[in-house]
Amino acid sequence: MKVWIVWLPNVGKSSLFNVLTKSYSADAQNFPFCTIEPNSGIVNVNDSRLIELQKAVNWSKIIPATVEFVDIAGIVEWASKWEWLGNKFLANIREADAILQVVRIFEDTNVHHVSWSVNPKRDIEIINAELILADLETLWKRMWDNEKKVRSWDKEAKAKQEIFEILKPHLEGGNLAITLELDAEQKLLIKDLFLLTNKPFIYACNTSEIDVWISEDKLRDITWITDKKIPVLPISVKMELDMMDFSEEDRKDYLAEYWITDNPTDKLIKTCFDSLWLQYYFTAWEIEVRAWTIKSGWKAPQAAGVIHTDFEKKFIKADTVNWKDLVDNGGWAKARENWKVRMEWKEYIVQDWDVMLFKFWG
Ligand SMILES: Nc1nc2c(ncn2[C@@H]2O[C@H](COP(=O)(O)OP(=O)(O)OP(=O)(O)O)[C@@H](O)[C@H]2O)c(=O)[nH]1
Ligand SMILES: [Mg+2]
Repeated sequence: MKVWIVWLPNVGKSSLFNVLTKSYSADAQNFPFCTIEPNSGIVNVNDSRLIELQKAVNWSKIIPATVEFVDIAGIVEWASKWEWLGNKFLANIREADAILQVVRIFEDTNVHHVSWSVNPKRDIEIINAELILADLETLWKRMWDNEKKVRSWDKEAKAKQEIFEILKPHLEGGNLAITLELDAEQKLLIKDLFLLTNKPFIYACNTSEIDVWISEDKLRDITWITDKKIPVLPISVKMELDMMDFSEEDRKDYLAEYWITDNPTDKLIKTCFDSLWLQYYFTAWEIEVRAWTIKSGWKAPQAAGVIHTDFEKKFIKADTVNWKDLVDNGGWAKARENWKVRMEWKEYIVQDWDVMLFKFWG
């Protein structure tokens, strides 16, 4: 699962990529189109619960969940009409599972803005217009092909055409496909269009250091992002860059000077992970404490299958405990004694706070 970092040139995409991957692997320089070829990197989804669990079961190894980020070239106005680079970017973005937009909010006359001024609302409209135009092109082509099938009384084609007729004015109105209210069946009918704006979106607002504590409501005011389904988070890439080589302690102290208690990078990574409809459960036993990535809504046998495919077939039951109960009881033995460990069977839907120990046949 890949999250693509998308936006205008020279806004801090590669800098953010370096912050997320804790590396200096992407070239980040003060000129537009510094990045041409994509950079990709795997990032840990840090979760303080893993550290608490590690203390409870007394083992040293922690294996967190991961998510992959891809940093690409900047998009410019008319990208959807360009034959060369522009079209290539948009074709590339089709591979993304989610789109992380790095909205420039910070003012700095030394960092050139391709539109000569900082205006988040206008810039978001430019980016989204390009993505929407590319989607409209896809939709028009598909409607044209589908029309022939409708004429030959194809039932599914007719159902699709009806949704397409709703989707078209929605996109033409400048709206993202993902914000159109559709039921599960309707969503399935537009799935194979692979629309760019039907992917999950996350907006990371690159603020100055002094604005990084800004509230979500204020950010929404500045950016005009009203749709509550789309997460909007502040981050100061510059501040994060300054802290790249800090110890955890120094980092905490530095953030505290700006009244920040949550780690903004960790929060952004977790938000991206969640937006992919992913979640994890924990295992915590003798060798390691580990987060296992699953899709939201998966049942216990499927979740066990992530560890080993055999585990899904041979699944009997799972000893399950809330992570906090395991921590409060200092490990499995005491948690069992205090009746905190439940037995869950094949139909159980795994939750984000579960620590599981599977039992199998054979
Ligand atoms: N003041 C300030 N400068 C920043 C910030 N983030 C990035 N920059 C600077 O902006 C310039 C461009 O940063 P990049 O990370 O290369 O931007 P990009 O979006 O990847 O640019 P392209 O690859 O050219 O599209 C660099 O000089 C960065 O140091 C920030 O939060 N504040
Ligand atoms: Mg770049």
